[in-house]
Amino acid sequence: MAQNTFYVTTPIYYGTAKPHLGSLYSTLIADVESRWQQLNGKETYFLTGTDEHGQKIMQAAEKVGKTPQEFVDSFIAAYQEAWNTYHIDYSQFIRTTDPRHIQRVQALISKLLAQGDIYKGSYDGWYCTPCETYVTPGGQKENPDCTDCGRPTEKVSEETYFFKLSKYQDKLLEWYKAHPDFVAPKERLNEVKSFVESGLKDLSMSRTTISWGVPFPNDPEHVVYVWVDALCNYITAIGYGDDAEKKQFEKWWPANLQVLGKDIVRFHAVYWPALLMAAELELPKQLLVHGWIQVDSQKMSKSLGNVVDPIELADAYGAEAVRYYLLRKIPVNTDGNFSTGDLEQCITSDLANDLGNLLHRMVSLADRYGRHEIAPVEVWSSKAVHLRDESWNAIEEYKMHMQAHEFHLALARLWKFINKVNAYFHEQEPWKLAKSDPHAFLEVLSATCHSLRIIAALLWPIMPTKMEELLRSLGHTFDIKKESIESLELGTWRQTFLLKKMDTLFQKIEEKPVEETTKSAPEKAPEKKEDYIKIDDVIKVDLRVGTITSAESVPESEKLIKMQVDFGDLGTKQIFAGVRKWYQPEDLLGKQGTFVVNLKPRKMLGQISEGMMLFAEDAAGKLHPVNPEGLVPNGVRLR
Ligand code: ME8
Repeated sequence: MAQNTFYVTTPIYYGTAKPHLGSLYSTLIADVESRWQQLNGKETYFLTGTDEHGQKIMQAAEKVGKTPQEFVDSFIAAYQEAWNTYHIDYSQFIRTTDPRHIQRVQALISKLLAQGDIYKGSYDGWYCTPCETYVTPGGQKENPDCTDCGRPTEKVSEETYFFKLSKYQDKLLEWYKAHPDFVAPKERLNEVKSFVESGLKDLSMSRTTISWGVPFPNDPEHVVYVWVDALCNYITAIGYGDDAEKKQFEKWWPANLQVLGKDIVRFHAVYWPALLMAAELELPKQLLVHGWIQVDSQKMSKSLGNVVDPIELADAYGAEAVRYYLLRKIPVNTDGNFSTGDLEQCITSDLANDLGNLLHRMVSLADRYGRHEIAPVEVWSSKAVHLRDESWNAIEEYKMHMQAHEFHLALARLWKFINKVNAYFHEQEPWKLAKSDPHAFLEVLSATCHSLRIIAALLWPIMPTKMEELLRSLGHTFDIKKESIESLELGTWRQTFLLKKMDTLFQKIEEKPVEETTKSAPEKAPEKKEDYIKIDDVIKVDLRVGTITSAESVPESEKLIKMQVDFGDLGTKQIFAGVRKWYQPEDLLGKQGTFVVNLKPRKMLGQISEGMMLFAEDAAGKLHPVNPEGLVPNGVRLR
């Protein structure tokens, strides 16, 4: 296989339900890996799809009075819609009910039958339908619970074909030894090794008591065990078993990376390589195993009503913000926790404040002084050279973490650089330089543009459309065929930028209308709407009258006015209000107003706001301060 290709797969999802946060997570990781490799100049093939056979699907279909085919067909659109919403750029969506897949699975089984790797016998034991797995009883219990999910199993006694898995025990152990990176993270490989060392039994690979599956070659009373059928998708999708697609198969196999959750490691790291060894095919280069996501520290489950619907989440917060959050906050190698509070905080602080605001401040400032074309600087000052060196360090370290699938560390490293760019911009005070030193002013704009260009390219695998938007705002059309990490590494900051003002890149959550944020808590069961609040709820809000003793506009923002407000005995508080559209600072100076003073202080453009001024909106949308009719002492509490 050529060095310059990269084949990545996701698990294929059971066609029994709509996609949820867990399926999104596996798919997102594969998408980011594929895009990252494209940025490294590789041609990629990205496979995802659905697992549509087996007892579980047959039973679920029966329950709702549908045929299994009708039943699985009803979910496909939901998967495809979810992946489109999240900008998942897959090359193929395979369905195991596709006749081409069925024929190719049969071709593989026929080969194994012919060479004696499969034999007929009978299976007498226990089966877990939710996991679609055979369970070996442990302990004293007559009817064992599933060793994977803990649910009850059912007795199965049937004639079956066995795959000679035991024959591959030593070969597997040798393989693990020779390829310590076969499974990432490494701890997962140790679990696999001990499982294999404890002794492998031959694998029952056909069922006669169910009919919904791939018919066994020459013995249609049997259907292929659903896990064997499903695992084969990784090779059938790219043409295994079809002479007409031999070249395509040779181009892509072996896969470079197979992404999966920790619950299905045994199938991928033991059964799958053994089947491939028997088929005389190469093994995938690496399996990337991710942890389990909980919601508000609880297992996601229908009965708890906390299953997160990816589409609702994208509607509420934006798909690319969710992509960023999942990769930034949940390390791939451990279990992680999802909470809307964390997500909101992450969007406001990382995306809106640190990144979006940097772009917005720079472009608005340039626009205010009529600067749209930003040419590179001939000789950079030492501060800009320092920032450029920092950008190169950031690229190197980001790259290292991405290659090791440490997305959370890659992003944390990049944010360190983003903060450096913010600090540089702030310290240079370009709003002053614009008048006093136009050359230095242009240097700050250019250095910031070059930094943002690097940041956007590095973040493209994580937030592709948002970063394309950011780059458009710098006058750069992103074309992955022309981009590369290499050119960023060698970049000498010689670009000209053509700035365009655009809509806010990421909206802060607190700026959203109240109904929107309430709607955007999809993991919670809808709360019953109460018409009344209690007196205690009113008392909780500390409303005070204060006089605005100082007011100034905030240069980095078009909306905000910064005020010092005198609350008498309570002292003076600094409060920001986003009302520049209607008022100049001097309009507010000396006025009294009503303020919430026990609101948690929050950072706005790096400064603390210690309260909130109340306004009422008129029919034309203008905001008016809410004032007592007569003059009252400062600090008076509203009752
Ligand atoms: O297992 N957190 O399909 P599946 C993280 N059809 N990942 C989660 C998760 C969670 N809460 N819930 C599920 C199957 N996943 C088989 C695969 S492949 C040949 C056949 C992940 O729909 C899970 O870990 O039950 C797995 O990687 C994937 O979703 C598919 O789960």
